[in-house]
Amino acid sequence: MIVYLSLGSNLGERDANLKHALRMLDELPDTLLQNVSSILETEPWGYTRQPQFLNCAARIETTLSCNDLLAACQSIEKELGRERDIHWGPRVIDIDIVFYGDRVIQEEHLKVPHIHAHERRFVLEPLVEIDPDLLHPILKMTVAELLRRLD
Ligand code: PH2
Ligand code: MG
Ligand code: MG
Repeated sequence: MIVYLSLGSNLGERDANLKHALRMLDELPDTLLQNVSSILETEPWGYTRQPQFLNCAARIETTLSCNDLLAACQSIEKELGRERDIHWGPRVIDIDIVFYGDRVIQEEHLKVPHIHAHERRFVLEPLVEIDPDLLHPILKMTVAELLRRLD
């Protein structure tokens, strides 16, 4: 499956945290890191009284199920020192599944596409850099169109 991830960090060595997480993703079983966007510095979204983030996006190919991938992302987050945190608050590393192929998943703990992807510039901009024609399977718009709509 082709999967798009959004990564963010606004605590500690932000750049090193992102790169470490990317390396660990590449080392997951039956998972290949195919492409990574530039790393952008972004204003905090949602809860604004926190440090600026570094964000990037990645395209991976994996045979892991979406649930197994979520568990793997969470264990990487834990390994890199992420603690239980406040909603939308500062974090050492955050790895979110944005798209899992064109699957639509609506489980209690796992919603794919990511429910805020289409309203977040820090998610869309790096995705557009990798794959501008990538289609949002619910909104039926490309990430480039969704980004333009935010302007
Ligand atoms: N992540 C959040 C909340 N706000 N803002 C930016 N700029 N980047 C993020 O990665 C981010 C955020 C919750 O996951
Ligand atoms: Mg997040
Ligand atoms: Mg997250």
